[in-house]
Amino acid sequence: TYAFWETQPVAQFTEDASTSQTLEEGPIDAPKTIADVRPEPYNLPAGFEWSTCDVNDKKTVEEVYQLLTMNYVEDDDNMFRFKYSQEFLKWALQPPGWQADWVLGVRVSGSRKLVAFITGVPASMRARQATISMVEINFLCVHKKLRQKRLAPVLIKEITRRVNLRGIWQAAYTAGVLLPKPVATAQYWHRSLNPKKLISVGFSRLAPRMTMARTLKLFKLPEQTQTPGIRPLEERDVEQVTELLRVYLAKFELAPEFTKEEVWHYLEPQEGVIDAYVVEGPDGTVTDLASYYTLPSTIIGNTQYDTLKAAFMYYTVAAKTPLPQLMQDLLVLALRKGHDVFNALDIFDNETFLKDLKFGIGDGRLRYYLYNWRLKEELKAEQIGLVLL
Ligand code: YNC
Ligand code: MG
Repeated sequence: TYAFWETQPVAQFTEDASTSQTLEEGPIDAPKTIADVRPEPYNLPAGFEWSTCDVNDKKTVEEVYQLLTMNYVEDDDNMFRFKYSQEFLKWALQPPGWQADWVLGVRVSGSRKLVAFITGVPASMRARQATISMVEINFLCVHKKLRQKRLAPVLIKEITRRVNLRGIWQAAYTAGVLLPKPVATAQYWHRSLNPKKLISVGFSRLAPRMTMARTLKLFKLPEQTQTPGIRPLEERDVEQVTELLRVYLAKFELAPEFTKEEVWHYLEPQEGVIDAYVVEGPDGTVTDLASYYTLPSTIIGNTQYDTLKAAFMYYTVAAKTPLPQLMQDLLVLALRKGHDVFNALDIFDNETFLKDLKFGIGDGRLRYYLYNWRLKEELKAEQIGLVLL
C-alpha cells in the first residue's frame, strides 16, 4: 500500500483494465482555481524550515551540489551515485519560464544546513492528443539521516502548492521506484566506451569466454565520425532544429512541445554538461540532430577511480541520416570527450540500434509518471518521446 500516493490525484493500481475503460482520459481532480489553493506553506516537523534555493548564488549551488552528491540516486547495488555538476544544475533548473520558488529546499533551523530538496520547471507537454501546461519535477532528495520520516510527501505537497499557485495542475516525473501508477516503464541500456575501466570498477563484467583483449576489440570505435557535415549545434540552426524536433516528437504519445527558446536552452553545447550536433547538408540545410548530456557518478568506495563519466542520450532526430549511423557517430564523439559509458533508454526509436551498436541491457528501470492526468492505457516505452534530466 501507498499511504501517501493513495491520497493523490494519480492513477491507482486498483483501476484495472476493465474499470479504467470507463474512466475518462484527462485530469483526475475536479478543476480548481488559484483562489482554491492553500495560501500558506505546509508545516514541516519542528526544527526545519522551507528555503527557496537560488542556484545563481555560488554558496547555495554548492550546498545543493553537496546534498545531491552525498544523498541522491544510487543504483540497486549502491555502487554508484549520480553526481550532477553545479553547471548542470544551473542549466537544468533555469529553462525559459523557470520560477525561483520552484527550487525548494529544507534547512535545519539552527545550523541552516540544507537537508532536503525538490524542483520543478515548466514545460508544455503533449499526452496523446492533449497539450498541457505542466511542470517537470526532479531532484527530490532527503538527506540519508532523515529518511523514512515522511518528509518526501511534505516536499511533494509543498511544490504542488507552489506550482498550483501559478495555475499549473499537472506534472511529469520519472523515478526508478514503482509508484501508482506508471504511464510507461523504460529500461536503461549501456554502451561501453572504456570497457577496461568499467570492468575494473564493477560496472560491467568480462563476458564468459571473453578475454580483456577481445573485449577491447569488440567495443573499439572508429576514431572519426562517418557522417559528412556533422558539426556542433550553433544558434543559427535553432529554427530548423525546432522544426526537426516538432515533426519527430509528434509521433510519440508523450512528448514535450519545445519553443525555439527552449530548444536553444536545452541544446546549446556546454562543456561537460550538454553536447549537441547537427548534420548540415551541402545546401546548408540541417537534416539531423544528435545530443547527449553528461552526468557522472561517484564510484562508491573504489580506490583506483572516484568518478564514472557517463553520457546519457538526449534528443536525437535522424531525419535523413540512418539512425544507427548517427548514433555511432555520437558514440565516437562521446568517447572523444572522455566518457566511459553511453546510456540510452528503450524509448524513441532506440530499439532499432541498441543491439547492433553493442549496447547491453542494464538492471535499472525508469518509470514515467503523470500527476493529475489519466491515460486510458499504459504506454509502451517506444511510445515515449520525453527525456527528463
Ligand atoms: C519518489 N522517487 O512511496 P507512500 S526521482 C515519489 N518519488 O509514499 P519518506 C516517492 N515518491 O508509499 P524517504 C519516491 N520515493 O506512503 C519514495 N516515495 O505513498 C514515496 N532517495 O516518504 C514513498 N530521489 O520521506 C512513500 O521517504 C513516501 O525518506 C515516503 O524519502 C524519499 O526526483 C526520497 O531517489 C526519494 O532522497 C526523497 O529516499 C529519498 O525515503 C531519497 O518517508 C535518494 O515517499 C534520491 C532519490 C528521487 C529521484 C525524482 C522525481 C520525484 C517526483 C515526486 C512526485 C512529484 C509529483 C508531482 C508534484 C507537482 C504536482 C503539480 C502540479
Ligand atoms: Mg523522510
